[in-house]
Amino acid sequence: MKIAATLAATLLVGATQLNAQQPPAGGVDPRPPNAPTQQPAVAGQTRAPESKKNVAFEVVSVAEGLENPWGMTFLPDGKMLVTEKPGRLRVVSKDGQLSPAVAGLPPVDARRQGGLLDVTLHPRFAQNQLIYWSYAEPKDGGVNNTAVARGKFVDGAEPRVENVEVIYHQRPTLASNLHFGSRLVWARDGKLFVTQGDRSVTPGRMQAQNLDSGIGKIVRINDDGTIPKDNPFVGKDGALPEIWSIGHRNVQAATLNPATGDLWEVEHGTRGGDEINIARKGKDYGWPTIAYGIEYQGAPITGGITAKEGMEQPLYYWDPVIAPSGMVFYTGNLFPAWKGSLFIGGMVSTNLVRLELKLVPRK
Ligand SMILES: [Ca+2]
Repeated sequence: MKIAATLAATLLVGATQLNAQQPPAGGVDPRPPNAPTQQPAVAGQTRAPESKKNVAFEVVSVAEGLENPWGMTFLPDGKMLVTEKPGRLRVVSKDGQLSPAVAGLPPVDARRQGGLLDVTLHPRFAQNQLIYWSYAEPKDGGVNNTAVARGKFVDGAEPRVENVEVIYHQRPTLASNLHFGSRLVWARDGKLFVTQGDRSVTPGRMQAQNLDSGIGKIVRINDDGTIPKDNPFVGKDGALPEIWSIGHRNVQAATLNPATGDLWEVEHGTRGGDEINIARKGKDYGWPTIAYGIEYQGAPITGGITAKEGMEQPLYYWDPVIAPSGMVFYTGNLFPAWKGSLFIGGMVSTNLVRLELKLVPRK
């Protein structure tokens, strides 16, 4: 396996000073920005300086032969469940052996960015053996949507899931093979966050601000797929009650901050504009009205603006992008210098990004 480079940078979180800013320059990434005239809204919002900790580590390969692994989680016995994008769920033993595909999963739409995506255990898995997975759900006529299913996991020589129920379907469906989001994150209160995307195509993008659509939203559901009564738009005319936050482009990385219990996420920007947000109840993260970066074809995004009243600024953004895969806060003891750091996989940058967080009280 290729040795992964580790970038390290310092991130200021919660800083709200709106001082005059220097143009984005420096930082650990030597590539020029795609939108050189755009300015960060707060100090430290992009191009964080390098932080070297000189930690020695070795990259070891723990399993071979997986096809496009996308999501993984550990079972209590130390084995892993790993999704393969074409539609297979595998059990990986502690010595790296792959099981046959877990039987009983519904079909997926594996075109382009679709497929079998994330997998997670119910918080009380030890009692109920329930696992949850997200995927691109095929529908008649070539349309599809992000979906979440659950089932009782039965391990063995031929592992399977029983009593499978599809508990969530993003609505509406669209004809697109892109931007399914799909990260599954359990909150401390046992609710399940499902991240989603804007489906990339223009009719999807234009729904990211609309409360009557699940496109471009993070949603929050109960463990059986019903809707929590304290979701922000429950009872609002014309709004989907499952919505938690709006204005997201494509959220493929998300994790719970172990120190605060908040949902942190990284979403894909276009050319420039990958961004970290804390997805808070009922908030608007701006897409496509505000965005850093430029369109793939080079034009400004919407009006080319990066800030607007009532829309949340990202905590941090990358221009050029890393293309986030997954993210996690490091809480282990093996590398004390990394304690509390945020690690994010970069698919385009082909490295592992480490961000140090410096908590600054909000004014
Ligand atoms: Ca945003």
